[in-house]
Amino acid sequence: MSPRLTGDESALWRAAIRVLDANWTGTATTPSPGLYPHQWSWDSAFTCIGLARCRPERAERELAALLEAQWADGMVPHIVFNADLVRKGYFPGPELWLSRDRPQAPRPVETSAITQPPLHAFTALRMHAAASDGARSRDFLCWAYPRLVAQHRYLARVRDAGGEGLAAICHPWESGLDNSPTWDRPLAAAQPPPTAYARLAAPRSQPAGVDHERYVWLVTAYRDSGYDEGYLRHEHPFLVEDPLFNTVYLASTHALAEIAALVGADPVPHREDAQRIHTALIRRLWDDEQRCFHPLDLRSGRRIRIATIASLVPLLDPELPAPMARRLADLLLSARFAGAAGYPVPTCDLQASAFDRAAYWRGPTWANTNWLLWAGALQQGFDAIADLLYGGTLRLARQSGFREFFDPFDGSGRGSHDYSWTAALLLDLMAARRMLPEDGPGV
Ligand code: 9WN
Repeated sequence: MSPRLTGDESALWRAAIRVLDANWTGTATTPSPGLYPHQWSWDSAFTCIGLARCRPERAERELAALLEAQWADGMVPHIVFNADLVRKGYFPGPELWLSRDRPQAPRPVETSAITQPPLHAFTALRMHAAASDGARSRDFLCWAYPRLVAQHRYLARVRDAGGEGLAAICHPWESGLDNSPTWDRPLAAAQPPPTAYARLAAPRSQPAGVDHERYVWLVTAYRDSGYDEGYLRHEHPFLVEDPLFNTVYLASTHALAEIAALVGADPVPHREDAQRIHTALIRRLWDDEQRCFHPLDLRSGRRIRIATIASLVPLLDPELPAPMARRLADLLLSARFAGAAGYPVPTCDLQASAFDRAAYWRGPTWANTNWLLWAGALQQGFDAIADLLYGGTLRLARQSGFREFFDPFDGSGRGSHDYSWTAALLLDLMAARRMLPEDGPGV
C-alpha cells in the first residue's frame, strides 16, 4: 500500500494547490501576482512539474502558452507579457524589449528577447510520466516535440559560441540566478558608457543599483543591434557558459530523445547531441583544482571561481563520472553548503566573502535549486542526500509557507509570498513519494 499524507501534509498539499489556483491567469501561472505578474519561462517549467500532479490539463495549457510565444528562430523567451496588465506592472516591461518591432518575434503577444534555462523538454517528459490519460498526453507531446526541437536547435546554432556544444548565456537573467556572485566579475567588466541608461523606475529593492542598471544596459545594447546573432556571438560584452544552464540543457536533450521515441521520431540525433553536451560540460566547466563545476567567461577566457549552487547542479547529468559525483556530494554536504546551514542548500558557498544570507541568489535557499539537486541526487543514487533535500524543503514550506526564498540558517521566509514554483515543487516532491491525499490529487 502506498504511504498516505498525514493531516499536516494534506494541509500542505491543499495549500499548495490553492496557491497555484490563485496564481492562474487563464493561460499560465504567474510566479507571484504582485511581484512577477507575467509568464516566466523556467518558472512555468517548474510549475508545470507540480501542476502535472494535480491539474494536468492546465500544465499542458501553460507549457503551450509559453511555446506559442516562441520566436521564429526557436528562441523561447524568458518572459511572455500579459497584455491585460497595466503597462507599469513590472519593470522592465515590453517597452524595454520592443519585441513588437522584430519580425522574428511572435504576434500578437509581446515578450522579452532573451531566454532562461531550457527545462521544458525535461518538464514535458515528466508531465507525460505523471499523466493518467496516456493518449491525450502523447498528443500533447506530438504537438510540443517540434517546438522543443526548434528551441534546442536555436541554442546549438546561435549560442554555441565556444564551438564545443555548450550554450552560452548573454545576460544574468538568462541564468535564472540573476544576482549570483558568479556574475559580479563579468558584469563589472561590461562597462556601459556613462550616459547609457537613465533609470526609469526602481520598483523594488533586489537586485538594485548599479547591477540593475547594467542588466538594463545589456538589454539595450543587444536590442540596438536588432537582436542580431552575429553581434551576440562576437561583440556583446556578456557571454558565459554556465553549468546550471548547460546541465538543464543536457537533461532536456536526454528527454528529447525519449520524447522522440514516444512520438515516432528519431531519437538518435538527440542522443548524439546529449553526448556532445556532456563531453563539453566536463571538458570546459569541470574545475579539477576546485573539485566542482565553474562557469567559463567567454569574453575574458577565464573560469569564474566561486562555488555556488550552480557548481553542484551537474549531479543531474546521468553520465557524470562517479568520482566527480562523489566530489560534488562531498562539497554539498560540507560546511560550505548543507553542512553548516540549518535549512539547506544555500545558493552560495557560506565561506565565500560574497555570501549574504538575505540577498536573493547570493545565499538564501530556494525550492527550485533544492529540487534540481534532489533530482540530481536521485539520478546518482545518493538516496540519503535526496532525503535530506526532500525533508529540508518540506520543512521550509511548513515553517514559512510558499515563500520566494528562505534564510539558510533559520528558515525564515523572504521575498514574495505564495510563490508558484515553491508550491508546485512541493507537490511534486510529495507525489514522487506517492504521498497523495485520500480524496484524490486534485483536491
Ligand atoms: C528577471 C520570476 C523570475 C525568476 C528568476 C528570478 C527573478 C526576474 C527579476 O524572477 O528574475 O527575470 O525581476 O528579478 O531571479 O529566476 O525566473 O520568478
